[in-house]
Amino acid sequence: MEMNNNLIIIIAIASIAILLIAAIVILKLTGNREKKDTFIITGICDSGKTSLYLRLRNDKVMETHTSITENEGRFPLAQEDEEKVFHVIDFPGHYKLRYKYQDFTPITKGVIFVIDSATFIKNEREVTEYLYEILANKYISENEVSILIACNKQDYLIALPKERIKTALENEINNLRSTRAAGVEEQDEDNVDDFLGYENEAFKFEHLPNQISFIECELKSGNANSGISEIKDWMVENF
Ligand SMILES: Nc1nc2c(ncn2[C@@H]2O[C@H](COP(=O)(O)OP(=O)(O)OP(=O)(O)O)[C@@H](O)[C@H]2O)c(=O)[nH]1
Ligand SMILES: [Mg+2]
Repeated sequence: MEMNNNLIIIIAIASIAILLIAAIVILKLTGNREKKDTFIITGICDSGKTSLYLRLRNDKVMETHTSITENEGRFPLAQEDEEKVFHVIDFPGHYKLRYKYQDFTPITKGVIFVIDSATFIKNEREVTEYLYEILANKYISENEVSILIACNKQDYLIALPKERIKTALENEINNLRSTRAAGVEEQDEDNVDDFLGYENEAFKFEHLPNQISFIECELKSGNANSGISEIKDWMVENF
């Protein structure tokens, strides 16, 4: 009789354990299957993010003001396939407001990082620190999210070409990662800033698992080669 009771208890415990494991596996699987369909527009203040959002949404060249909250919408890209509805979010660039993008990285499909090419030299450090933070984000790196670096304001004579911006960013990331690597242990597990690229090798964007593209644009100009169509093509490719 006692034997039987023991057996029943063992079977009950085993069943509960199996159910628990099954529940965890199902939760994990459905969590990973969360639909990733969001395109986020990031970059420091005044780079042209809201201008880009408005161009994507209705192809309008409008005067914009410093954003204090995000612009978010689901829409087909202006003058593109109506069937393809994009979820796009433009975040404020102010350093105290920009952190909100982190809530969306688990469902991010693509990142458009906008740079003011005319003031890049002056803002190089801030731009690189923000880009570094995005590249090192757990979800952006694990999901190998594609990144488009839009070198905006090319209408200014002093605007740097995309090749120069790319090289400058690589050099600055190289400097930053050595200082960051030293402080990694202090950070909380979920937000660990991974070392970017290969150790013992100068940083190159090609060393990352993400596909990283650079384009030049002038989002305030309505002319045909403003770069907006390349940005839309990239979004459609990554849809
Ligand atoms: N000359 C020139 N001006 C531009 C271009 N793109 C945007 N601007 C202007 O730059 C300013 C900032 O543009 P926004 O789109 O508001 O910049 P933002 O990145 O959204 O800025 P925050 O919301 O403050 O982070 C505005 O006055 C735009 O009209 C461009 O390609 N050329
Ligand atoms: Mg804005």
